[in-house]
Amino acid sequence: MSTTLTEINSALQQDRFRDQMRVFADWKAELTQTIKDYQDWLNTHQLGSPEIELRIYDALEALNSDKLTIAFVAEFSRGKSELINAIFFADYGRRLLPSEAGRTTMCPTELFYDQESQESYVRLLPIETRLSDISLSDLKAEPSYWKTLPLDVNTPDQMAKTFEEVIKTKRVPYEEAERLGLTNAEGHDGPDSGKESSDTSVGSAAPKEVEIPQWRHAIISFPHPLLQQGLVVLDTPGLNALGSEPELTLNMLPRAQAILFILSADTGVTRSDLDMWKNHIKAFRNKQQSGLVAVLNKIDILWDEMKEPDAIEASIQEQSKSSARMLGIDAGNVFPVSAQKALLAKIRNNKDLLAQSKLPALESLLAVEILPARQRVIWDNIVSGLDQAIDNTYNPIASQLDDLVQQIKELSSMSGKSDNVVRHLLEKAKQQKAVYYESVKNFQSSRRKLAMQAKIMFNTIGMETIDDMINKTRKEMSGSWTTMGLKNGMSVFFDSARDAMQIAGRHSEQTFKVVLSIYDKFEKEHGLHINKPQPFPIRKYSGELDQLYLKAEEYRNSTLTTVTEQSFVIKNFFVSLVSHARNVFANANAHAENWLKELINPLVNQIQEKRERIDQHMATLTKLKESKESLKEKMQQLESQRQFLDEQVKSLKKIRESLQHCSPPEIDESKTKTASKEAVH
Ligand SMILES: Nc1nc2c(ncn2[C@@H]2O[C@H](COP(=O)(O)OP(=O)(O)O)[C@@H](O)[C@H]2O)c(=O)[nH]1
Ligand SMILES: [Mg+2]
Repeated sequence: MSTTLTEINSALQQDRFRDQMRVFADWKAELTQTIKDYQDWLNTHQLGSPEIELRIYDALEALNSDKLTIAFVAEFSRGKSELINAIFFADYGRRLLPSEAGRTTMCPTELFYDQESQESYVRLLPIETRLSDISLSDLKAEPSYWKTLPLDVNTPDQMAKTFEEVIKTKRVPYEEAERLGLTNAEGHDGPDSGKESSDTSVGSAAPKEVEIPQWRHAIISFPHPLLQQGLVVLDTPGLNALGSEPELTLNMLPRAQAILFILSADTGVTRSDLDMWKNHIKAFRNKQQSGLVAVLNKIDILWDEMKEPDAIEASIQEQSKSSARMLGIDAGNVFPVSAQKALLAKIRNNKDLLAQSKLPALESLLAVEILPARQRVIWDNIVSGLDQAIDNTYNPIASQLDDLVQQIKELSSMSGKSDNVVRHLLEKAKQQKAVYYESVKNFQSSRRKLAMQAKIMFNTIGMETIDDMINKTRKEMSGSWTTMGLKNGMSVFFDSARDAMQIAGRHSEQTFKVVLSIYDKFEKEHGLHINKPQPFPIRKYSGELDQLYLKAEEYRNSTLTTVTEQSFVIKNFFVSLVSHARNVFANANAHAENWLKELINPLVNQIQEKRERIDQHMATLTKLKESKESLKEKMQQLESQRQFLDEQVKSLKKIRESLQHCSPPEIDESKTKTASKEAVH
């Protein structure tokens, strides 16, 4: 092999992901600091408002709890766990996650760092919780459902041993497995039986006992630097586990920033690989989401001492190409690797072997595509809102400053002039005041109308409304767990949910129009600086409902294979689906309430402040009409106020600049390599 160039490349790329992850964490820290500076500034100047404080709190919270999830999905024994070990945890100098022939991950496992907990732990959710109506995300919030084992991070051996708990299975009577909806479990005839998992149990007589996973889900927390920086690794078991745990396909996988789909050179693309790819991955990854990577593992089995390196390379490329063809993606999107050799190479610090394992190319992809994409998302979600918050602080100051400059000008025109000038100015001010008060009166009456409209909007997407829908659907569907009954129930549920969202959308538009005209009036006629208001993004929420509905349809079509499991799958599915729809409503609701406040409150405050300024100015002029003695003093007072406001404007501009300084580079979509784009044939 032409080693030198490869060697240099691999040395360059070796720690790419790790380095980028650190850069990413530093970036988040810098952004956090800037936001905190703004928070301090607001406190010092006592210029905060509940809305701005909430925004800041949300932004800081989002940055602090930000996670980058990379999911590993494949049939069993493709080498998921080994690949995770090789990419992230080789620094432990040993194999951390259990990866052995015939003993495979039995339950979905999440590795992350729990900031709240002092101790490292493995938390295991008993498989029996499948019988409950509580969704997985709700179960996650409640530690008492879980068995917690301590992890000793100083002894990798103890850690690896504790991790073995995750792969435990148990034998239960067939009826029990049936009740749990696990008669199709991989364990049924063993993952190493060489049989594809999707065709177990059907057709053959039901056995007396079935081997099922002991745990439904595992959560592992320990202070590895990558995990501390926010990485979450999701290791999933094979096809059947995906089929029987809708929460994974509906929720966890779509939310991951990257999905690595792993194939193995020793099996090629099998029927269940394809099934998984089509029904659980492609179907749930919408077009906007990038970050789907296909990996062809175990290429070391193609290494052959007797073959020329070029011939080996050719056969690796050949197999990558044919895999890509079967998945319907570009050949360049399949990454051939040897997880096992890569892990060994990293532990032994063998650069040649690492290059040969081809893992650096995959790591580099994660570093240069997945991380920047995440950065962009954080930026778009968090910073656009903060920009607006800063505007909300800035604008009243700018309005005040404008008035001040105007007043200073007026007063300076008075010095040395006759009383006539003062009288004239006072007359002018009186007129302005009358006009302004009239506008305020109109505003007060529109405000009452707005409040009524908002109330209707909140009601249509209120929790009571959605809970009524849920209860009604439950009632209609219970007892009719047929495919038809399910289909109808689901359609009715989603139709009414989407209707409600649309009605709320229309109300928000009307509200927005009214507010817009008020803004316009106060800006043009009374010179207020006000943020351009934003319409309520109802599409975000109706879009989420649409997505849920599509997923529901896909899921229903893809998994209802055997009659025995049907009611079970449906129930679990419905629990998770409905709880997500309910969440969409809860979020829309909270958002709408906040939106309305941000729309109205800055305006109310500014209108009030302006009124006070007008009154004050009148008072000053009235006093000056009596005697012009205090004119100089008054001018000085206003001048020092102007300087004070000027300072504020400058420091706010600085905060905005440092926020902009954190802005990440734009992403060139056309250059991304991940497999979200279909191959062009
Ligand atoms: N030859 C070879 N075997 C591998 C490689 N990666 C994993 N394996 C083996 O494949 C089996 C399954 O690996 P594991 O990581 O447990 O797969 P998982 O079920 O997908 O998590 C184990 O015996 C591993 O040693 C590889 O790159 N090359
Ligand atoms: Mg595994």
